[in-house]
Amino acid sequence: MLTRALWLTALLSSSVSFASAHDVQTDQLRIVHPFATPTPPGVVNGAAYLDITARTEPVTLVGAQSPVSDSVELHDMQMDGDMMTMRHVSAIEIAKDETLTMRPGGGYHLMLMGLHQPLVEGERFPITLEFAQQDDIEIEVWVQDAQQGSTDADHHHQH
Ligand SMILES: [Cu+2]
Repeated sequence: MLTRALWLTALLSSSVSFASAHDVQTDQLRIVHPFATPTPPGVVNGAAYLDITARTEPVTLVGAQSPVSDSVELHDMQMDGDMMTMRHVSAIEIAKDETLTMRPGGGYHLMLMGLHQPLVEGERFPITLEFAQQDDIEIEVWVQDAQQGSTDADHHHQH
């Protein structure tokens, strides 16, 4: 319990400086509502989702990292026959004027490999996104259940 409380304090204080970066817009791209789904205790990997719009030129996401896990991988989840399989991809390309929409249940996502603690609903944590042509961007990820996170992300596009 003590370890967990200390970790939470560290997480909360570190997330304060990222509080304004939940939605990010630069000349080249727009990132909307990054969220991650809660993980049950003992589950080693988590998943995070975000929407990226390439505004003025193509955008290529080439990597990510976060203090909450050993590493962050770009993954693509697809049906292979009647089995869901996850594939590690080295880059995700978004064409100009296109929006990549990540949602739980399939397709691209950020895989948090080797979580240091379970992801608990209501918490927030940073992820740094690495792009081929643009500077790194730090975003604040909200831990939400799949339904709520998806609904909130969808809402951003109606503005
Ligand atoms: Cu995955």
